[in-house]
Amino acid sequence: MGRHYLKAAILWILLTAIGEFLALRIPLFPTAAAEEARIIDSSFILLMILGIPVFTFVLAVLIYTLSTFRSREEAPEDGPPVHGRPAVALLWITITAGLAIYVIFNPGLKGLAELRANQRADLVVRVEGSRWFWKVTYPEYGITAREIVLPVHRRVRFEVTSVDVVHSFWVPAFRVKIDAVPGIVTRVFVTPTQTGTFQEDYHFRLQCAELCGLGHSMMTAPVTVLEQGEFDAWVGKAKP
Ligand SMILES: [Cu+2]
Repeated sequence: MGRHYLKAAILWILLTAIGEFLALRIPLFPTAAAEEARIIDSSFILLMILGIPVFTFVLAVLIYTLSTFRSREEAPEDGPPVHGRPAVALLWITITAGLAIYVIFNPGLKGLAELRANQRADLVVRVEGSRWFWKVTYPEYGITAREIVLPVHRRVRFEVTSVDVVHSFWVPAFRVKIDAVPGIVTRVFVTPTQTGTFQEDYHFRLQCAELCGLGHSMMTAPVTVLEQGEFDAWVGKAKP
């Protein structure tokens, strides 16, 4: 029996090494253009690093069992009954429950605090969803637009709502997402770290991420991040 455990364990370690190597080497993420994107991407990487050994453990046991204990008889009869091992079950539950509790705190609560604890903002942008377009307003400047234009390196608070059904505010390059719910205002913070436009990179777009009807997939608005001077010039032109 010990020999089987050893072989399965070697297979597990091998699969884990391959999995971790691929996860860390393959570029998985699109353009990350905000401080929040860094926090969210690092959470994603941590969850992957922790999840891969669990996944490969199941895979290793499955592969080893299927290939080693397969019957080679023409008409196999049922094998002897298998009895559980409480110690193994307890170990499995303890380790996976421990992992689950750990990720509630890190990256869960820790990440949420990093994204939301600081309510300070340099700029407020209101975004209102309706079937099937976004209305963007800048209360400070009295600007209404069908696009989002932001200055780089400034913390922006988006105040999001909807006039009809539930939509969802999502900008892939910033990673943040928040529901747009009729009757309430939800908030999300973004600090862009690089300039960019939708024309150069389609991850710079506001995309509805909650199925809201026929026009849902087209419910987008371009996002532009400018240097402060260029942003001020845009404000000057867009002001009524
Ligand atoms: Cu939608």
